[in-house]
Amino acid sequence: MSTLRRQGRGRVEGLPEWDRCAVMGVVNVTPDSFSDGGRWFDTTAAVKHGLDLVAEGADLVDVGGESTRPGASRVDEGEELRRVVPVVRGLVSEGVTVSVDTMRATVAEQALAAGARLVNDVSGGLADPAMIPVVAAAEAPFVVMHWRGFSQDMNSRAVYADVVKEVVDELHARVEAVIEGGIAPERVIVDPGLGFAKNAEHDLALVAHMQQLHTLGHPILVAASRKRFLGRVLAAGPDAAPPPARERDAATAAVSAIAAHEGAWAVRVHEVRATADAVRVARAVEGAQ
Ligand code: PMM
Repeated sequence: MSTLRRQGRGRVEGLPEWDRCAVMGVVNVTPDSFSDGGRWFDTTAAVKHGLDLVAEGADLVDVGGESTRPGASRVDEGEELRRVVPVVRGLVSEGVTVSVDTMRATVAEQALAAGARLVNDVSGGLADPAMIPVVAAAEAPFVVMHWRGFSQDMNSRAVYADVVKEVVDELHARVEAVIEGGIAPERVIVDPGLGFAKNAEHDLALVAHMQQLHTLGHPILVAASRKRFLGRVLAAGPDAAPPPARERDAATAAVSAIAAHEGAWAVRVHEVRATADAVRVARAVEGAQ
């Protein structure tokens, strides 16, 4: 494995260390997420689903209460707290390593108080100015995702001359800002933000050039699960309808194998079983080299 790839795998201060790419299972406690909206919109069902994901091989579980699908409008803070915090508490009480997927500092703060170990902010700290101080004070690890604006109009921001260079440069600026804001460098994880202000070609280019993300020097999280670019890849032709989100899990596992082989620290997926196999295959191949 190249030095750059190994750096990307890296250890994240404050989280367990895995000897392979970690699998982050997704629990969306929302009525409207694009691939699983409404299915776990109840605390008991959501906790059970998280436990099922762990039984299937998830190393950690990402709990979110706000849909970020393109065009989605924002949920209010009280509602997001009601959705997320009890699920975090329930999973933590069962010994699960939990990450909270939120753009709000209050939600991050309460989720951390309930035992969450990692804050996954798709805005990389841009949506809420209180986020970075909260995460810094809690000494929690933080995911900095590449983001250009809220979901309502993000598709209009999918304009790049060189997507890989611009994503790396913009992520670099965000990483500097969060470190400047007090989050320790060894707690920062980067994520290219597949599907966020990006079209299918952009997403594929970012997967193809993951080595460039390693130049940032931080562990990399890749979240391709069921996304639109996979729908485009799987559609029978350029004008054919893509298969529905839940029929994109084999394609997701294929990206998981590629990401793991390229040295990603973790992959974030809805369907864990196939990806758990994919990362183990990647690990075995690595060990055979
Ligand atoms: N994508 C979604 C939600 N959270 N978090 C990170 N770090 N990276 C992502 O690409 C990401 C995310 C949207 O997917 P979902 O609504 O299907 O969970």
